[in-house]
Amino acid sequence: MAATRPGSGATSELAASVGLTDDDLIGMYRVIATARAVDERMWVLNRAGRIPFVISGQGHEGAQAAIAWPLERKKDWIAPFYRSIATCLAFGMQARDILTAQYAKAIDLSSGGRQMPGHYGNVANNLVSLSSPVATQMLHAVGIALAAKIRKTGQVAMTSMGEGSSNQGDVHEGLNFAAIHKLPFILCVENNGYAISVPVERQLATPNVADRASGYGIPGVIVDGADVLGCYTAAKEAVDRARRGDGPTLIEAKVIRLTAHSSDDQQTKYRSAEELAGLTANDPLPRFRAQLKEAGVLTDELESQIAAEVKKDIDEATDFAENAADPDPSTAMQWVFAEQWPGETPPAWGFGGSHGTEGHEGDKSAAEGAVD
Ligand SMILES: Cc1ncc(C[n+]2csc(CCOP(=O)(O)OP(=O)(O)O)c2C)c(N)n1
Ligand SMILES: [Mg+2]
Repeated sequence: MAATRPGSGATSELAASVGLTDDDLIGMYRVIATARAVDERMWVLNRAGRIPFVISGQGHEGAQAAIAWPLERKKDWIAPFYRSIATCLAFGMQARDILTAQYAKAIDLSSGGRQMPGHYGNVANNLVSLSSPVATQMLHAVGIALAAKIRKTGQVAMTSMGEGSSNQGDVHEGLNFAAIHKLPFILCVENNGYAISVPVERQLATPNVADRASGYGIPGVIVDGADVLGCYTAAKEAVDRARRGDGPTLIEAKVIRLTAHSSDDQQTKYRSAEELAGLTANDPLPRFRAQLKEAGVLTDELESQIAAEVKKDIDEATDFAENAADPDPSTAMQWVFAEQWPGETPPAWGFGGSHGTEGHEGDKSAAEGAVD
């Protein structure tokens, strides 16, 4: 079967079956492949002592790219979580942005090197900076959805988290509120079967997180996280429903966690060799690749071309991040507290940086006095 060329605007039967073009399918594939490659690079850099900590999205990428796809970049909002590499790439971040954050460089978009690695955020791409306490992003995203409804902007807000995090009280409060007020909101639970070492049976008394949706009077949809187009279809329906004003949807994507919880975890302590070996059958990357080849959307030649481009991108991003400047230590306290508010007294340690105490000479003695 002849493959369609990128940029041709062609629509294969497979793409048409979900209302997309071949460029969309290749675009999704590229995001998934890039997310996997940058993730694998992070582990190498961690084990080589170059970056301190990795929390991985491997196994989640298919669901993440597909579920972010129907949301509109720079219009809608996503409050991601620490495994959301593919979500963030699908929403406009680049491999370079992921790696500069891992290296905690001054240019890091997420926080200028201040947050833990994996704490994605990028205001230019409507990605909300995340907090370490799990599920706090729920209230941020519901709040954004409320603002969108009040302002009648037509925006949709989505947040994602793991199944363990979905047991936090914030999730109940957020879903209940969003359902009552029919907010344009989507909760995506990426259920990988573990909360660190705790298996799902010890986290939930029901088989599915999505079963809870009926308690809020909203749709609860379960999707196979390795079925990229199934995830896309569920997300498209949820986005359409939200934009129509019909309220929120809970999507539960059954995904796999291909790595340990983080670079500080040893998963062989609680997962058997058989379990780990069996995971590859549900790996979204080879499954989507095979599906695209079968449909004639991807040829061997195009696959090699994309692989070479992704490798070049990751190599350049690594070199860029290695060579980028560290944050100036004198700026460590910048953006922690509100700065340069008229009449504000700086904390005892100053505001930090060039636009800290210098701009507030008059306040300096007051700050010193505060130490006493
Ligand atoms: C409120 C809170 N409790 C505990 C933790 C420690 N912690 C970090 S990740 C994690 C597991 C979360 O599991 P899950 O939501 O299933 O996400 P996964 O890591 O499996 O993707 C825990 C307990 C935390 N960060 N915040
Ligand atoms: Mg989990």
